[in-house]
Amino acid sequence: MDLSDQAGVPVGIIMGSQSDWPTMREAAAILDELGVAYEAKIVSAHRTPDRLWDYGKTAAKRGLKVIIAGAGGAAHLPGMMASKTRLPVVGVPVQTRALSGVDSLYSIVQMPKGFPVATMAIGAAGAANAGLMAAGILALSDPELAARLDDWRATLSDSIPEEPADD
Ligand code: RP5
Repeated sequence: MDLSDQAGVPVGIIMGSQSDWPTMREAAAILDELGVAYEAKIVSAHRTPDRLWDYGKTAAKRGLKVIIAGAGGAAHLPGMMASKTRLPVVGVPVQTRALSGVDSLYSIVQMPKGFPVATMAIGAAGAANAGLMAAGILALSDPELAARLDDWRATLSDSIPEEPADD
């Protein structure tokens, strides 16, 4: 993966496999809604370790501000990425068939002191929340994005009915 000419976007969405994309595109969809630019890459801790190394080594220099990393099973990608860059890493445990994503969650959440990963819920909700978490971090220094995020949250609140309806 030649990253040398790829500069400028604030969010990197990385995932261990093509099979993670249906989950991880929930993060991308939120960032699209909020007008936040991102790149999406397949970077596997196990299958493409050199790619992981290059991505982590160049991430801050390329201007990335937050990395969203999703993986399933023996999900080492978010933790390994956190070991390679000081950028905040938001981890998404992808739901697996064998163990329903509890394996992914445990692989991501239990980091040793010194190398944090902000771990989201398992699956699509976690991926969407990762997009919101990344936007919240960027909004700290971007008032226009902060306003868009406030609007997004208000719209969600307004969509919740006060009383339940029969089907
Ligand atoms: C992990 O292994 C990936 O993050 C994915 O969730 C899981 C299975 O990958 P595939 O066998 O579907 O490529 O590395």
